[in-house]
Amino acid sequence: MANEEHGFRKVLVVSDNSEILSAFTDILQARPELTEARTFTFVCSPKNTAFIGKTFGSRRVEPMNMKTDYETVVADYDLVISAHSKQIFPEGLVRGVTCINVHPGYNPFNRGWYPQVFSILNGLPLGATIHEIDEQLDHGGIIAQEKVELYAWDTSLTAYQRVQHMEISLMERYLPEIVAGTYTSVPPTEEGNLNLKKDFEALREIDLQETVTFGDAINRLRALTHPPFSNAYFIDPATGERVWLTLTLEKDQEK
Ligand code: 0FX
Repeated sequence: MANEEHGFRKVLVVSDNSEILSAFTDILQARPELTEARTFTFVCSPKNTAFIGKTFGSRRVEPMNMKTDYETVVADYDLVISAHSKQIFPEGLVRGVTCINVHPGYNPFNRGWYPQVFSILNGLPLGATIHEIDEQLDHGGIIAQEKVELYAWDTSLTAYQRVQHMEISLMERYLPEIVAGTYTSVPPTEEGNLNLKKDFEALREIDLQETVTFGDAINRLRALTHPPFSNAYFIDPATGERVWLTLTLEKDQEK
């Protein structure tokens, strides 16, 4: 529960994303009033071996299993902020303590996995959202959100970079009222749509026999272009081996 004078006193930040985590610790560093009479603890997924014991700013990250340890979290913290945590929060956690999510998408459109990939494909709005967590993915009351543009020359990577800037900008603007417990939220206007990891996986293999328009083919390939990841491939009919594909796009520099 938020305390009237100081807001939330014990904040747990759960993250598996280094850019977002670094931005979070930078904000705390730049705004000492946020850490006055308030503790912030940083944890990551136990599977995230690259993060365990790593330091962001002066903050050390320890592993925490949100499924098995949720009762401890409910007892020890009064606010949990998921800043790209790969762990799904169990019902007991989201019901037991205020949980807020920083999400790289414009809820309720393309909720779930890699929103920019699906926005390139289906044209639904893209942006960043900070929202209350409920039992469904990227579904709770919206505290802050803003759209970002999607251009014809965007790949998943360039769109994602724009989204990430917006997430950081929203955190800078809204973290003070979130930790003070003075934020407001509005329910999403509709249920929207949800994409899971399996929906992304299903996009990766390009069927050489499939007939599509050039526009759709370009969109599919740019949606899967996100270096250094190898996402799109086709099977070489001669050898049966995978051949990896990325698309290079360049906007005309003359205008
Ligand atoms: O942390 P994050 O940016 O976000 C993902 C989900 O999209 C988000 O809805 C969820 N709340 C969060 C916990 O996890 O994901 P990431 O750092 O694993 O990947 C960043 C981008 O990199 C992703 O949007 C697309 C791209 N990517 C990533 C992987 C692992 C690929 O194109 N291929 C890949 O195999």
